Amino acid sequence: MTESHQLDADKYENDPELEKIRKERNYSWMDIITICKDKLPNYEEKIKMFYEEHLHLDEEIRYILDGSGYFDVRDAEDRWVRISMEKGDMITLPAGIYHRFTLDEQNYVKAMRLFVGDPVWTAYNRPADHFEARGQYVEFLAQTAA
Ligand code: KMT
Ligand code: NI
Repeated sequence: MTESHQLDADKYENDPELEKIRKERNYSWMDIITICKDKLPNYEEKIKMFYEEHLHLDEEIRYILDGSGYFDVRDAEDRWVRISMEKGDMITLPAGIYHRFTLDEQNYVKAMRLFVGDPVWTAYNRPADHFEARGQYVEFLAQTAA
């Protein structure tokens, strides 16, 4: 469903393991986002958007460099599964999966965002079942359950 990796976040600027993943997965694009009240413009609004249940038409790849937070994803029975993300954790959410993100009590995360080609950040709040990416993901879930 989701895929994850453990890396050494202290050497993200020069890490052969990270480079290997990026090459294999074609994660050509990247930036670093810091989510905390003083550093992120429109913090309140963005935090709210991140925590709305949504999907994307592409993979969402995040690598936690510092701080922590939670990704909640829907399982095959449409129940929330909370994934605790800490320094060194990388996660790939497939296109079409319903999910949301929230900070924890630390109220701080620094994360690398990776993307296959030019990034598209558009989030489609639920319900967004008519997209092909959603149909493909549902199909994939059905096959893994069988
Ligand atoms: C997202 O898309 O949910 C974000 O960029 C915020 C989380 S980054 C750990
Ligand atoms: Ni998202």
